[in-house]
Amino acid sequence: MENGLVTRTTGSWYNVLTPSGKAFNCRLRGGYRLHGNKQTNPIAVGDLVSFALQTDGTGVIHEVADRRNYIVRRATKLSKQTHVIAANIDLLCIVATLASPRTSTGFIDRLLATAEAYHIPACLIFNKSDLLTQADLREAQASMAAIYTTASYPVLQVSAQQGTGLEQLSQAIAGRTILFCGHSGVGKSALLNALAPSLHLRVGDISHWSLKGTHTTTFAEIFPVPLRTAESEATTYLIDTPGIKEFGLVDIAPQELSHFFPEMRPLLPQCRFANCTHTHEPGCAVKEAVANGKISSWRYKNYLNMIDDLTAGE
Ligand SMILES: Nc1nc2c(ncn2[C@@H]2O[C@H](COP(=O)(O)OP(=O)(O)OP(=O)(O)O)[C@@H](O)[C@H]2O)c(=O)[nH]1
Ligand SMILES: [Mg+2]
Ligand SMILES: [Zn+2]
Repeated sequence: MENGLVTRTTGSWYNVLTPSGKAFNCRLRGGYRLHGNKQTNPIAVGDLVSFALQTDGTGVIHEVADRRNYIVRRATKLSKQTHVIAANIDLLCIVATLASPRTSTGFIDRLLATAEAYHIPACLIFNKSDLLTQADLREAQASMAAIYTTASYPVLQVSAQQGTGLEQLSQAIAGRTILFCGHSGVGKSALLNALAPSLHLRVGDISHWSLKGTHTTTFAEIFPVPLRTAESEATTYLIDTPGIKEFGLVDIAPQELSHFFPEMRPLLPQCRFANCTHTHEPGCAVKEAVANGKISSWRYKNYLNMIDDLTAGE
């Protein structure tokens, strides 16, 4: 048996990279079932697998190791099928844009809550800073960025095109496994190219991403890159993913959602009711914090929308 890292999945074929650096095309052993299985994909990029090498040079996967963590979503808020985007990651980088296209905070907050649920550190990268005026940038910094920083998330303004803000990002990701997620056209692939120019990933042309529903990147893939900084010489694993339009929450109970908002967490013991959902209950410390401006009103609004999604199926 050989062991390896799943670097790409396309239909029923999996690319697997062994520790010695050899790549194999593998299939999953017939009859293999994973976790009962409402997941559309039994194996995701980042999974560690063991496989038997066949005489034709391909492999048959016999075992998928338990996942340390993963990011899972529903394609739409109410769909039953769930999809694991990637497994065993050290950091989630949400790539967003303030312009062309604009990313909604509802989308960002769903991804952040999911990362919290699996204890995955997350950071926010606003790309295409070159499209903003200095005044726009200052305004974004004062509103959006400040609120996420207060909520404990690192926020970076970068331009993949001009290479600005990338040094700080390189420092934060060196030697780790990083998942890049965001809408189509925000520049995920462009950002990976800027971090590791040898990648030559396909980037959409200007008109491409404005045509709804078209993606430039079509499969998630892990790229081991020799990103070296003063602190780290270890290989860095960058995961590029296809753009996603919506991010539906999976397996989060309405009562626990506030635990996945870091700025709400310290207030929770102060709510009058232990099972407070911070929606209608009297004596709610979260609502009080929103009222006096200590918690952002739009983070709270997104929280309420998520509660609606989570209770819609009940
Ligand atoms: N002005 C500007 N344009 C950028 C920047 N980064 C990327 N773009 C452009 O944005 C478009 C989309 O870039 P991609 O890297 O293909 O976007 P993506 O997020 O990988 O998109 P999908 O693969 O469809 O999910 C391309 O036309 C890029 O040239 C940037 O920093 N500034
Ligand atoms: Mg792409
Ligand atoms: Zn409350």
